[in-house]
Order: sequence, then structure tokens, then C-alpha cells
Amino acid sequence: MEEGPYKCVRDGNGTVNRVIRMGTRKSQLARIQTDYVAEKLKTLYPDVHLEIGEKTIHSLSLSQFSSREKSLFTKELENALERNEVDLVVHSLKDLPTTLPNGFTIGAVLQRESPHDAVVLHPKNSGLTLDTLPDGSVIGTSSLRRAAQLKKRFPHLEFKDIRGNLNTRLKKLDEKEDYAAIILAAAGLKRMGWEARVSQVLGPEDCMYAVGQGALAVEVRARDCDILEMVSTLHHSETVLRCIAERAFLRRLEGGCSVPVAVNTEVKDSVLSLTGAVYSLDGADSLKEAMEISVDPGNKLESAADIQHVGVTAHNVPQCAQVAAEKLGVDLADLLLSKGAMEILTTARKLNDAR
Ligand code: DPM
Repeated sequence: MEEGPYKCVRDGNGTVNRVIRMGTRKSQLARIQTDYVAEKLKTLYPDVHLEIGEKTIHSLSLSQFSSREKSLFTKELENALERNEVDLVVHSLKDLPTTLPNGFTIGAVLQRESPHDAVVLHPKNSGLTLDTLPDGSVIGTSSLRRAAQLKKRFPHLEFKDIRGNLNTRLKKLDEKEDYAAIILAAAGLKRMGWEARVSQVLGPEDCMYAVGQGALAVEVRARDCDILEMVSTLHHSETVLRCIAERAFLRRLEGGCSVPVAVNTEVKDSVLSLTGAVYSLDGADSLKEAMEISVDPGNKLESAADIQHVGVTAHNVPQCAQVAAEKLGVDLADLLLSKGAMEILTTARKLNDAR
């Protein structure tokens, strides 16, 4: 067996192949997302041996790895990355902070699924919409962003927290009478194979989406050039640029994953447009603005090579376009800040902490 920093296996022909170990969380969605990325890598690199926790793709099995698989959360997964126990971790991009801990980077942002939110109705309400649900109907969501926008837009509805993973939430909806409907990301529902439960997809006029929603991200060690190069082929340029702009916007607003901040992005004819908004908890107060920038590779903005943009490393996406995308996010946030966004967010944060 080959010595060196990486674990390798020899195949039947005596060729030495690197083993890539993928960490995953236990939830069904996390597994599905990890498997999806594994399949892509397997197609692109048929010679690489992939391991997912205890599960093995290809021929190799490593028993000592399985015991560590238990329940790794984002932090634990990063610890496992740091300790060289795994080489890459798949996340929903929207769950990754805009500033990653030192030593980590997002090495791939895959083509985005629908970034929109969707309504899942209690079966007894089949055929209804948020508009036509009776007065006082209770909608389940723990997202401040969704609640703020929908409270304003549909004042006849009530909103209550709902917790747990997707399986738990759907069970709580169907098997009890607590909620008339719940709101979930269309992308997660699709990955779980539950598209048939989507009764309504919410467009930007009803509910703008969360930063990074619908995109998968592959987190790796920033110094691990081999793995970085390997996963970089998974990058989807347009998604990368949209998500850099969105993450730069959220970072500048000092927003975490639980602030009422929403976005909408689009790339058309090499122009990236970003709409961003902040809301008070009841949606009564809000600020919304839009800006755009050219991401044409011919549009030379000063760029430094080898730098991360809001945590993303993408050598194979034009640097100047990434610089432009980040600038767009920062500029739009600054515009909102100049109009009082920080006050709205600070109040929302305080009220939410006091809940
Ligand atoms: C974050 C939020 C939620 C998740 C907040 C938000 C939703 C929480 C809730 C940051 N992460 O969206 O405003 O509804 O109470 C999450 C989901 C997915 C990734 C599930 C969902 C799947 C979709 C994707 C939870 N994180 O939002 O329905 O990959 O974007």
C-alpha cells in the first residue's frame, strides 16, 4: 500500500487508488444529499474509491470507520474533516454560515434545485391555497423569514413553530390537527421524493427564499488541493455566482441563518441581479432593494487569484465574475443598511431571543 497523507487501495490490476471518505449526518435528507454527490463523483472519477460513513460505494469496506458515523452534526463533521477522518462533507448551502471556521472551504456548489418555498397542506385541505385557507388557519414554520413575509401577505393566517427533520414535520402535519399546512423548501421535498405533496410553490411576490436555498455545497479542508481540484468539477458557475452574491449580502448584514433576510437572484445575458430584503418579525416593517452587475468574464474587475469568496473556492469560475458577485452582495447590503436595515434586524433579533 502507498505511503503518504492519503489512504489508498490497490485494485485488481495493482493500480493504487485514493480513497475518498465522505462524512454524513444521519437524517434521511443528509443521506440522500451525500449519496447524490457520491454518484456524481463516481461518474466523474470511476477509479476513486468512495466511502460514506459505514456505507461503502465500490468494493472497499472499512470497519473502524463505521463506529464514528453515529450522529455527526455540522460541527462534528468539521472536526472529523480537521482530524483527517473524512475528506469531504455535503451540506445544504443554506445551513452553512457565511464565515466558515479557519481551514475549511466550500469546494463545490452544485447546480441549484428550485430555490423556492412550497406549501404542503394537511390532506383535509386538499385543493386550497394560502389565499383560500379559512381565517385563523395555522401554518407551521420555524423560519422567521417565511413567517415575516407570509404574515404580511396573508393576514388571515396564523403561524406556529414546527420543529424536527422533514420526516418528523410531515408526520406532525398529517397525523395531527395542529396545522392546516406547513412551509418547506421545494428542493428538500424534491430530494426526499415528496414532490407530490407540494400544493403551491411560492414565487418572490409571496415569499423570497433564503440565502443559498436549494443548492448543495461540498465542504473540504482548504489546504487539501487534491480534493479541492477533484470536487471543483462539481461547481455550477451560475449557481456559484448567485450564491456568492447572496452570501456576501447576508454576511454584510451580519445575518446568521436565523434572521428574517430573504433574497432572489437571477443571471441573464451575463447580468447577475440580486433582490434582497430584511423584515421585522411580523413583516410590518421591511426594506427591499434590487441591484445588478455584469458577470461577463470580459468585464475585468481587479481580482486576486486563489482567494475564497464568502467561503467558496472556485478556481474554475472566472475570478472577475466572482469578485463582481461578491461586490453586488456587499453593495446591496450597504444600500439597505443606509436605509435602516440594521435597526430592523436588531429589533427582530432581540424580540426573537426573548421569545
Ligand atoms: C435554515 C432555515 C431552515 C433550514 C431558515 C429559513 C428552515 C427552518 C424551518 C437556515 N435552514 O429557511 O428561513 O422551516 O423551520 C433546511 C431545509 C433544507 C436545508 C429544510 C427547509 C432543505 C432545502 C435546501 C432547514 N436546510 O427549509 O424546508 O437544501 O435548501
